[in-house]
Amino acid sequence: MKKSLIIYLFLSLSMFAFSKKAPISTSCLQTEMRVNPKGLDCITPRLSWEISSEARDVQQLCYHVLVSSSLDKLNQDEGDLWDSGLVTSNQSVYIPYGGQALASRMKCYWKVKVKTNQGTTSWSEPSNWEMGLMHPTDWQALWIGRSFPADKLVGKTSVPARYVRKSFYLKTKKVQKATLYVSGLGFYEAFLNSQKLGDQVLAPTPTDYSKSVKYNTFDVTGNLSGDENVIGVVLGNGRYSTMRMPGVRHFGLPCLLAQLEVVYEDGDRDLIATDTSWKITADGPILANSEFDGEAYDARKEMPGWNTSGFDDQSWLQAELVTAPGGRMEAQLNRNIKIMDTVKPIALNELGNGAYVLDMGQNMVGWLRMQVKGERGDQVKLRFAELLQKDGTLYTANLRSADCTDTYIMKGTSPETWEPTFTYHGFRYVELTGFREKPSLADFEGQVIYDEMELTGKWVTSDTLLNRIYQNSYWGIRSNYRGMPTDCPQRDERMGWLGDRAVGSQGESYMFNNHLLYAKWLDDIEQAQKEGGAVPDVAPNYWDVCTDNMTWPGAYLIIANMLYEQFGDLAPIVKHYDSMKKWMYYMKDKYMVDHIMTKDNFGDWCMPPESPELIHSKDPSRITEAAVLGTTFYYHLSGLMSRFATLVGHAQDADAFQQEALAVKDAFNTKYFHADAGYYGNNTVTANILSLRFGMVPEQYQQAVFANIVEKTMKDFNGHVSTGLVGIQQLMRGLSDYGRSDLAYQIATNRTYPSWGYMVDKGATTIWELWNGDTADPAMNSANHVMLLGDLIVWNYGYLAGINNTPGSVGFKHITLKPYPVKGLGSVKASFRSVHGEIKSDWRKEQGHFLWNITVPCNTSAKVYVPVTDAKMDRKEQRLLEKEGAKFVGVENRYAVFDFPSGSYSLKTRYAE
Ligand code: RAM
Repeated sequence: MKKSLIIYLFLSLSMFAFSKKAPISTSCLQTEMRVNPKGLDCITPRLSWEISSEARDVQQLCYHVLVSSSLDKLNQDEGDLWDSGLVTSNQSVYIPYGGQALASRMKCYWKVKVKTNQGTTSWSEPSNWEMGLMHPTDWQALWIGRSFPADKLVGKTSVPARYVRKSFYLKTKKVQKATLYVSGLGFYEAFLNSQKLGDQVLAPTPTDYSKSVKYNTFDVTGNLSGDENVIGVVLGNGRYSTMRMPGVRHFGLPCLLAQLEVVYEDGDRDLIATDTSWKITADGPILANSEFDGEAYDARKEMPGWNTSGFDDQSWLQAELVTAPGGRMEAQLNRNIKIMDTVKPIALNELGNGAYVLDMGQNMVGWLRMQVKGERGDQVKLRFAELLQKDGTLYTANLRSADCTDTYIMKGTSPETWEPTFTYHGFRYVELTGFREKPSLADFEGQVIYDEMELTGKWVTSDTLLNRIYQNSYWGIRSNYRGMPTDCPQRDERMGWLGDRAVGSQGESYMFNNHLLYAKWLDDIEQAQKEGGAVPDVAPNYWDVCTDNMTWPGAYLIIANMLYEQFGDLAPIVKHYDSMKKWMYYMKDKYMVDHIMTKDNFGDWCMPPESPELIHSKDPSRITEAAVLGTTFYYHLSGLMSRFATLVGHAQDADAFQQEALAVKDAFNTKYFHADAGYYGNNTVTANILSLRFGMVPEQYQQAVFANIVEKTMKDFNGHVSTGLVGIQQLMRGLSDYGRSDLAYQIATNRTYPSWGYMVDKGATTIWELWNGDTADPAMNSANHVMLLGDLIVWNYGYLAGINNTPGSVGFKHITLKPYPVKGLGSVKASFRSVHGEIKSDWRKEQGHFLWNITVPCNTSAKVYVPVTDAKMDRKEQRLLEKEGAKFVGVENRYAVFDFPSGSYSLKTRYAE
């Protein structure tokens, strides 16, 4: 049979029917597309747009941006703030605003028009952004709060929620605009005339409040009344009043800063700002609230109408001025947490003694909304846990000291509906007690919460186990977004451990638009940096864990690089360059001995242990020496620093880091490389894979080192994962890069210990902290950690589906589509919404053919690696492709390589495994 390679043209008729859809959004320093923020406080917002068209080969040649002070002006094409003119450029993301200086509170309207090689678009739909309070002097509000006798400040914190209110009257003239700027620490929920503002929960985003405090901005023009108005705010403890364990940072009692600015149509203004005229009580229904221990709510203490007009607040106290948290007030750019999903329970089991256990069917993070019947004063208790014991009761040992319990006391208007406000739990099971009658499944709904971010990736294959692992990863990743990436959502920890998310953040970035969250986290890391340059292992530093480590803090640089590669955003590198450099020199000066970085702290964490009950392996042959981890990382990070230095224009630094890297490589090879046997250190897979992937292995030895990786994995680990947390971040890609995708696939689909499939078979619906999570000590055994994913998700998208930046390109401006069609896997269907638009790679093997649908977004192009059976490209097939606009580049291994312009294509090649 003749080999055929056919490209089907998608939607070819609309070749010149150029449809534009720009701009989607505006943005600012740490910004993304599709953003329309309120309250930007940076002086140079950046503008991005996405070009979409059904035509192929659409490339932007020029752009023209207009920014106006009013919509009317914009509609009349008057860019009174900025008229960029026609700019010759193919850049469509992060165009810095270049107009008149922007002042606090300004609202800016903008649109864009682009000239492409296929014609010029009309003006896009208008978009807008609003400047926030850019200067400290913009704030007239004062921090208020006060202490109450009910506050228990020792041992496990118990501080009741504060209810704060302010009644006010406006002038009797028409309001043009009213804006509320608010920050309530640890958490706030704000109301204006009883209407809740926004759909965020657990806001604002957590920070080191002594360094920065985030505020949120609401347009409340429509919420005002012509008569008495009332602002009501409930304050929870969050991470501000968290002195629940020794060593956990406590900032102070809940406090509030709020400023309502009213502009009348005649230009007159009014300001209602927090001060001692505001009233406060702690005698409301939320008796206690803690992220770790849960919430206690007494519905009998509800205060109907407290957040609206006509309420008698005489028994409330005057608010007091409190010490400000100390941090800089900053507009919050990363998204708040929201209820993003709901889960219906699947079973309710009776335990006897009036106790029931509800099974959500999924280990999830959030809380339970319930409907409950009973009588006034009935106390209903909900205890949350991830796992059950053999007898069907909750397994809580792995929660350590976290109580994870919500209590609801009924007011007597049965049935009553309730959900907590200032807590969340990581759970699959809920023990219910205090119910008068057996509740029904329909009375409960799980509320899934995490940072509001766009789901950008979809990935599904013909392999049900791989799909299940992907689903577990998806649940695990979103379970651990809490305004910071947390290690776990259930026990008394929930901290932003740096090492857990280094390469993981890249995998996550295919699934979620986590750009702003990670940009914010880099700020947290910088704020946690010590005077002398040390970067801690946890940020924000609610726990002060600073061990002068190399691997965990390395995430600072790795994630800055990730944001540049995946989102094309250079700003974090520019912003953090000095701090990153300072850290590198700090480590070098303190711990570098003869170009060997002698210091690392946690080792190759969570290496699969030799026996089921161990948390950490004690077998010396599994342990990678600290200096091997430290030095390979130092080398890798020096390379990144050299790249960053070039990018930010510090040529001398670039050179110095480069020189340093070379010296480190030489010293490392001299000290740790066993040339005769082709391995590093004590021949752990981690030592070898880090050296190989980071480019430290002399070329002539690369195959030998790789052979040792394979041999060790096969012999000592029987084709299973053979590294801990540090090594696994390189493992899957390393195996594929050297031609053993089959082994990577085997590791990915194993069902026996240690493997992700083992977790699945043991009933996991998320990813465990330990490979032996079912048998290990509960002292450190979360059932919802994502660090063991390593580079699996990067491999899923970047290798199996084959969606990557072409080396040298960032933000997927130039894409490489190169799938790895491993034997035994029938199909992969993936899509990823990059900053330039949606990229698709959807392949399947069918009757001796490789069928592949691809999409390359407008204003990008792709190098496409078409799998072919042998190392030859049929001339006829080549011509067919060229007819579609592809340019033949050559044949590489088992791929025919083509340059493709933007567009959607269907490819079909003869293919044999
Ligand atoms: C534990 C957690 C966390 C890890 C640290 C070192 O507390 O497992 O994920 O990064 O240890």
